[in-house]
Amino acid sequence: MHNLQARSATLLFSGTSSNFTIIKSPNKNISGGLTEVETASVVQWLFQQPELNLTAADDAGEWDNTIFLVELTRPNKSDVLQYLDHDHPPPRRYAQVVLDVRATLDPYYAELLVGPLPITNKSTTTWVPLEYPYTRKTQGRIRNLVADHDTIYSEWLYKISASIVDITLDLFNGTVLGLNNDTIRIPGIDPLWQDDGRIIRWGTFWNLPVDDFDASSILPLGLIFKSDITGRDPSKWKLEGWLYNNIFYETTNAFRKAYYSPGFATWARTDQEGPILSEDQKQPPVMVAPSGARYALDTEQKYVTWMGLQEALSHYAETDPVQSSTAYLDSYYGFGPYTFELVKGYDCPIYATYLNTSFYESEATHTHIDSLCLFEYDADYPIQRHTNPSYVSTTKNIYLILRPVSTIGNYDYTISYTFHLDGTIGIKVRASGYIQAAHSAHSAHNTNYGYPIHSALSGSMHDHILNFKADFDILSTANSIELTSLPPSNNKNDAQHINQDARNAYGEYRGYRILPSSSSSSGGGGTNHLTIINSSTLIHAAHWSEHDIQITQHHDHESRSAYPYNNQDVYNPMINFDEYFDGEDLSQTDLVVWVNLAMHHVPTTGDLPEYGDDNCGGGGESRRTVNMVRVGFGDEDVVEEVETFGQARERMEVVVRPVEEVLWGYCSCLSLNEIPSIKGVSVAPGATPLTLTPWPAKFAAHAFVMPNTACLLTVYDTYPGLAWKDAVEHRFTITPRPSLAVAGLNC
Ligand SMILES: [Cu+2]
Repeated sequence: MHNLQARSATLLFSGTSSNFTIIKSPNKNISGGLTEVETASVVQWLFQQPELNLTAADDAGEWDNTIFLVELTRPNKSDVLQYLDHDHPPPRRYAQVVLDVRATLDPYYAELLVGPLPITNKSTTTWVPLEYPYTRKTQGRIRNLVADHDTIYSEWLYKISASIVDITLDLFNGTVLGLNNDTIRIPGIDPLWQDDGRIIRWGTFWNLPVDDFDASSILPLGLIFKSDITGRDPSKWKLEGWLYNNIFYETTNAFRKAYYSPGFATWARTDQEGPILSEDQKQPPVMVAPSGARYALDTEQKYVTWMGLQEALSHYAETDPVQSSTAYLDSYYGFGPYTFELVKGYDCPIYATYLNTSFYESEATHTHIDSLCLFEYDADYPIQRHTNPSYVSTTKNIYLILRPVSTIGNYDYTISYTFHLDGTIGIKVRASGYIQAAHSAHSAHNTNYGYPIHSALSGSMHDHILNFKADFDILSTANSIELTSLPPSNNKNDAQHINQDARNAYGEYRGYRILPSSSSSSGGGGTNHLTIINSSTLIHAAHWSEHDIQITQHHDHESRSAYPYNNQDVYNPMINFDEYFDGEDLSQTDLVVWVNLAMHHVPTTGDLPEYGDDNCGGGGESRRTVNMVRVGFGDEDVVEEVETFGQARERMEVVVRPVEEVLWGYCSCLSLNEIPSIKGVSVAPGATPLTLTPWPAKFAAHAFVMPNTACLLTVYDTYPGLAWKDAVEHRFTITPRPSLAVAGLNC
């Protein structure tokens, strides 16, 4: 008991857990990332290379070159296998560097390979363009379409909005001029339109939230304009027109004749709202770990940091040009910088192990404290159970979970990697946050792409697709894929990743089954079917999103399915996943499985203010619960408020008793109460045969709280404080009329 308290206290108050067993891993993690010292040495070396013409990030303007990213070049699998399986020395380490080259008329991102590391003898260190991992062969370079981000706002967007300030004041009682008292913002589409060599940006007016709730994406005002921002010279950019009330005006003057009322209020709060649900202020159940952590970690080697996520896509549909042109490829924004500290007791149990994550930005290594959690959990059902005439046996379904949460713009992705007793490895992604919705001025005449969900708001339908790489080797690198079809076919086959040279005791190939939509112990959910095929927005930038499962032969130069700046050149992206498919043989060779998790998101009123996962809205009625928390932190990142909305502040010692104390009371016997007579009793269809139950009405009434779904209810009366023997004596079986029992079979 004291141990448990001590562990919990450590977790609660220091935020760093140390209750796992500390081990030394047998091998060095050669994919574990650069150390801070290595990163610093690479940055210093880069600044000494005059041909790169670098400026420190803090001093740089739009016409300077900067270091965008420094990280470890993932070693080639071929080299890693030599190291792991054949005692070769570890592969030499190189840094992968991305430069943001803007001191030129045609700005671009440049990939460099720098090394070998460590940089001890500076004359042997070199940089070369990094091209081999990319299907695009342009010396590791891809253009940067947002090099003039600040100028686009100061010299273009704010000037355009200033030219109609009388209209924004009249329509929205607001302005967007780049000033502190702006009430509106002007986000644009992503990717930008890139057809015929022109760069087109649709800009949309969104109200800024009036409080701390980050709700811009559900506050569109229905005013949209089109700009041609090709090139770096603002004097050559062109305003191509306004879209307002579903009418396109080619000039600002033509648009001035329009009128529209926004009709928005402050309904985007995520705090507790409405009458509190009965009993809800009591603390809900919590999990405890009586023996502490049951795993061992080598935190030094960071064995858990690289888990296969390639890209996350949110592809929208709508009649308006902003929503219909929106297809976020989230690695462009980055996952690491937005993987913030987890909320203990909400994102993960209090008893979890919390680990830090790091990322590079502006000549510094930044660390998010406690941003990755690791814990065991008990599923709410056993992994095995059976009753036979002489015993019942059942096995707990305990699984290990690794979980980060990344907040990218309006979305929070909770990604759970789960490891199960039967060997299953699962990935579950949950999305929550604010949807990005459309002003119904543009969708009122066409509900094909979303339902009206608020005044003047249409919930644009969209798909979320996340791609993961699974490079398993089944007992060697020589593997195959076996398909099992289950007619009548729905054009879906079960796929097994197998080794045809390795059979089990029954002559079958050994391997893993791949279940993109699993209802196994890894949990349900997953792909229904993918709809992002032939995207006119993404062109060639995300062909990985078109099938549930895709299998390629392993090649060191095909290390990823996506590239963070693919959105900068959708016709000629750095990685075009389609080019990985060239008819190569997939039998008994080294295979890579690329799997997609996907969800169709058809927003309903329950998605406001925020949506949740599994068709279980994070908004609407769910705002009535008090089982939520809002941790307020100011500009100094110091906690100023922990708002728990009136939840009971229970403080109790948990007594964990040996399970035997309960199970000696198990009784497989049948408690029979014969029905005295059914003569003369008439029960109308759907009515409850209360008269047939000879037990006290109190229990009978309780049993029929759901009269039409009560097939055969066994009520266990559990008096608080009574031991198991009493409980058995108070066990009842309510037997409905036979005809009703049959009618209720499909309950
Ligand atoms: Cu969504």
